Amino acid sequence: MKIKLVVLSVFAFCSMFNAEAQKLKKFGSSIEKKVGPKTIKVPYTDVISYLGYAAAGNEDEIVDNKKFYYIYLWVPAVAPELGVRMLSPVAKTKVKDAITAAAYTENASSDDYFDTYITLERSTIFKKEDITADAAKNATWTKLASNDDSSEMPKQPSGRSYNSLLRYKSEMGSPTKALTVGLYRIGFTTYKTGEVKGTFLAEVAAPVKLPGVVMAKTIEELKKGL
Ligand SMILES: [Ca+2]
Repeated sequence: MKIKLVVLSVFAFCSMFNAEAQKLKKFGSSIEKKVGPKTIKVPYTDVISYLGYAAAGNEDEIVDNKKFYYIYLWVPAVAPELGVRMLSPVAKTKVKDAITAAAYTENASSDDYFDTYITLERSTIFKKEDITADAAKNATWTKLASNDDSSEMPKQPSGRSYNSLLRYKSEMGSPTKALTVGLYRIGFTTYKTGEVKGTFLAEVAAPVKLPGVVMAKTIEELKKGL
């Protein structure tokens, strides 16, 4: 009887964990609101999702011995705040209307995942006519924010909270720290140096509708969406 109870509670715990692992909450902004006794983070109104697959040898750059992958983002209007979050693996996480990379579709059933680490960087390119692969390569990129692990994100299959989430508030009037119109990129890698491999979901969000936001893995793809 005792054993049965233990088995049952372990089963109940695992089911709970599985349900939690696959459920991604709405992306809450830094704006908080009281709802009865609780304080909630008001969800961002505009969320763009990207499903990708990172694999050995297709990194964009090596920075401090870490293989960095980038996703480019064109922001066509001044934003008060941007949120970025990343989850690996995608597994059974439900995602609506995501931009889906071919590499993701080919590897959607992969069990591989990695300890995500994200950065939000702003370039010195402020006009969409100026966006070219060379210009992006030669631009000065300023890191606005970064995050390694967030307890707000679902746990990874290891049971660890190694997924990432950041919110960045514009420093209005600052020439380098304001969220102006321009070309941004999200950098992602693992906390550890070495291989990055697995499916991932990256989301960029704003508290206001930003019509014309384009997110793509490469500058060539981004230009097609402009
Ligand atoms: Ca992490």
